[in-house]
Amino acid sequence: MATILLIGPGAIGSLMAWSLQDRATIKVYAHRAGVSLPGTVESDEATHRLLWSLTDSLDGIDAVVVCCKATQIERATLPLIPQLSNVPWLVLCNGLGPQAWLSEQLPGQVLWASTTEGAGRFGDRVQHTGVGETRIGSPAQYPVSAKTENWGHWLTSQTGPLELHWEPDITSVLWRKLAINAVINPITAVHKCQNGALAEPQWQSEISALCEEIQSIARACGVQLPEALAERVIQVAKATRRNRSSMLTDIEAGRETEIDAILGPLLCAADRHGLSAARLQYWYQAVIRLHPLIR
Ligand code: KPL
Repeated sequence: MATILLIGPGAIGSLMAWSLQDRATIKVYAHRAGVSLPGTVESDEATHRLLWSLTDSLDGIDAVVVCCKATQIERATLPLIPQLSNVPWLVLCNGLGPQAWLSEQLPGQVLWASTTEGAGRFGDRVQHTGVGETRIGSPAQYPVSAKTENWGHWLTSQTGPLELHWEPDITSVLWRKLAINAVINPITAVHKCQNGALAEPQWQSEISALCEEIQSIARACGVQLPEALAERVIQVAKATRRNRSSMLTDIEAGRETEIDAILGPLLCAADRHGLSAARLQYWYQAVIRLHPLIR
């Protein structure tokens, strides 16, 4: 059986381990002090035991799955890269910046993924709160080797508790998620509200203004986003109405937010293409101001 090194045993990392543990040995790299492993995933009213262990050895690793927060990717992976530069990697996180960074460190080795699964970690257990799907693919701007692509097909070709699909255009999938996170996350974090609050009419014009900026940045980058992006954002806000967004949760827990991974690539692209991004800039600054000390 192959041995997969997993980095980031949080809620989504636990779902990935659960999905892969019947066909691979899962070892978890302790990328920071105090990493602990949940023992179970609760899903469909059943409790599933997680079969994984912590390791500090990189011997015998066949592939790496990175599920930590976008803010931790560089710190968590940099020390491992020299020893694991010949095996396939998969990165599953919010934003766009950390994926591009990892692909640059490991040319031809890194697949990207995006998930709509919902999960929360409560101490020793993980609750699977929403069934979604996980899409995995080779990013067009950082093509992967045949070995890495074959591993991606292997991951997506077998049945397990999660739906894992091969995605021919993973960059567009990540852009669509980025666009939604770029609107919902900063507003909910700054206004300390649940996602559903964004469906109120008072947010309509701000959401439209942000979506227009994001649309023109995406177009300049050659990416096609859904025409009715603002409607899509409101649909997601309604569908996840009782959620506190990941950015709000980070702020409330005193953690660093993923603002740089989410708004950073949009602001850099706007700058590169000479586009106005006044509303994105406003929300970027507003989130930064919530955490002046940890930056
Ligand atoms: O992905 C999310 C997040 O909180 O990061 C959304 C879609 C906004 C759901 O909460």
